[in-house]
Amino acid sequence: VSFTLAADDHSFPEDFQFGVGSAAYQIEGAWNADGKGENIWDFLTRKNPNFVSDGGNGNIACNSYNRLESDIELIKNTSANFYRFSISWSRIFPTGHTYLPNPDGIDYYNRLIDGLIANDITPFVTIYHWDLPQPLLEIGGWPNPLMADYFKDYADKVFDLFGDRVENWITFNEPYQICEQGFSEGTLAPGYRQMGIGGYLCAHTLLLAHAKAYEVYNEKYRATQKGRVGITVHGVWAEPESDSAADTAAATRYMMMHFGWFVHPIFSTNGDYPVDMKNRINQLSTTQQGFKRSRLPTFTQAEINSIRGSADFLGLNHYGSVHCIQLANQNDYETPSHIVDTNAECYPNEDWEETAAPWYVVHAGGLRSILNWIRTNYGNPEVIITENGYASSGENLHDCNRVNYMNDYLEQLLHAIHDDGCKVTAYTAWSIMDLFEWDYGYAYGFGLYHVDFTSADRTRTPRMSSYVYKNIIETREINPSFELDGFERGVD
Ligand code: GBH
Repeated sequence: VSFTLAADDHSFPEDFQFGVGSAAYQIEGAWNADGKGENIWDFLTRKNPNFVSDGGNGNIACNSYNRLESDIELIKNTSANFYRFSISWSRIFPTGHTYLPNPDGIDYYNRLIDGLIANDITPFVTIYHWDLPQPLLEIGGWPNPLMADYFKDYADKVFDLFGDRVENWITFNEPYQICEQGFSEGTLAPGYRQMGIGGYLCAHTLLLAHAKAYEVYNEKYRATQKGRVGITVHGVWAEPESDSAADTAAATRYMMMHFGWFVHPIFSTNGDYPVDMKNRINQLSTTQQGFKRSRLPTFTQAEINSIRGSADFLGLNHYGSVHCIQLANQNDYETPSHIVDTNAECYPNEDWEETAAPWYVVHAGGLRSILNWIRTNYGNPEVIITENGYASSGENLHDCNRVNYMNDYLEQLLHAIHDDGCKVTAYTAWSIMDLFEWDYGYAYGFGLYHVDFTSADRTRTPRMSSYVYKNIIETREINPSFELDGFERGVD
């Protein structure tokens, strides 16, 4: 990669924070240890082992539940300022309901949080990263409007239990994936497929759940705990394939229907879903498709007000970009689906470098573009990059591609901060180690550390990227020529 840094903008602002990340179901294992309840991933992978492409599951994963102390050491070795991890709802409330806590589960997170703090690592907690307690699915899961109150009760307890030491909260990781993949396409747990319907119902409840959690934090905890609460959204950057009006409109619709769906209600001036999104779904539903009402539910004005402004920062998970054209096959209006609602065909540019994950390609400039999209469309909110990383397969200890990816994306991040004025205050390298990768199982990993999933203790080995990242954190600069013994840069 050719690597040129503009003069003067190669260092990170003084108070900029660097972290590493993980999520409970992907790393903990111990799926039924010490009173933990079953969640939708436990249930689905047990009932249908083939749901995951390589037949994998998170029963043991990285076994982090049993490797707490050594994992804290390993995070410390990267010099990370913070550790982003998630709480397993069913580990602390096995039925999902908060009247029945599991003391051993609570104890695990207390030990983790205390251990991080003792090592000068700030805990950054995701309250929900995809692992809904199975009993709550059996009453409908997220499409059930009552889930907003159940989530509020859960978040309330989490603030109460851990908020004396945790100041950084993310309510949800990636609502689009939870809802569209979980309840419309069925490609993530619970694997329900109701195209063009399930996802919208799920998302509607989820946004209300988020706002209620934010409200409860404001009412009961903010004054004493002095923390901040945000939400994390997955943002693919969509570029028009050509500068034609049709392609430009297609890319804009893609951004609106994936990113705006969740960001607009919380971060826009007017709140609510984007107007074009409401109109489009309403029109297709009630005319071509013969529904009595829009498949997209409606918020009351009071609900719009409660969701609008309900975040202290926007968490951004960013991996790759796509090119968009207007959907070629426009005659399938009768079948409801999010893709028909979006009416854009988006795919990776052939020139962009592939990764081991089939769902994204490398395009560092996309990070700068999406940050500017956020800045211009949503009033330049504080943004925290809560995930960014490179997928590789195999051991790959000499992970030049991951290092190049990190350097290139961080360079674009610096341009966004210094040249464009985007308010990005933190960056999270995803992930601290290779993890269970959901529907792809163990097919690829993002780890700064390799995990040997065939060894009983899930041995961790540092990759070159862990040293490079440590150097970036310690020098607060990207150093493209950084080399270290045995790990010099070059072609693998
Ligand atoms: C992140 O999502 C997750 O938050 C994180 O837990 C995970 O470790 C990370 O990805 C890396 O995988 O091929 O159609 O099944 C990023 C967004 C969107 C990633 C959809 C995987 C699969 C799409 N994701 N996706 S598909």
